[in-house]
Amino acid sequence: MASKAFLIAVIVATVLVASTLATDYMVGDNDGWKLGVDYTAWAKGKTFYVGDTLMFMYKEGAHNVQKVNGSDFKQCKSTNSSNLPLTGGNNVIPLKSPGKKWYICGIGEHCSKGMQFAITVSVQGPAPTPTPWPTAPPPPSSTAYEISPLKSLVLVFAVIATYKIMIMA
Ligand SMILES: [Cu+2]
Repeated sequence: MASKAFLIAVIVATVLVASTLATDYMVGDNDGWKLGVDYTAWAKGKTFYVGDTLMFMYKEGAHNVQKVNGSDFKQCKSTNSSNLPLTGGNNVIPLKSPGKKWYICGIGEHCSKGMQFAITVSVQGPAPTPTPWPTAPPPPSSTAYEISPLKSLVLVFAVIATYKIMIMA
């Protein structure tokens, strides 16, 4: 009885941990979102999962972020006039669904000059292993791979609650 409850608690904990270990990707890493960076190279080799986020950091007004479809991506423009670009210099995009996603900068010729990349978002994969930063040590402002204290607390309570319910059942 108790061992079964423990097993369920472990399963619940595993699922919760997996869901809280989403990765925040700083697009372009320390370079941010700007001209002169190879974003195709940045995205290459990364595995994106539903629940991860893309963070675009740039000088406000200098760039924007536009999510486009595959054919617009090839032409470096958005043909959908209701698809407004994100602006403001700090855009966080949660990856909510699996599939291929395309992002460009909609200002001037920035897209054709390299401010564009495509990613494929997968459904929950294997246990995430933090990938080391490609060059320098992590910047002090890095928030990737952290579990917030609040999430940890929620996790602990969820496990305890599950365990108690199973014992009473
Ligand atoms: Cu731009």
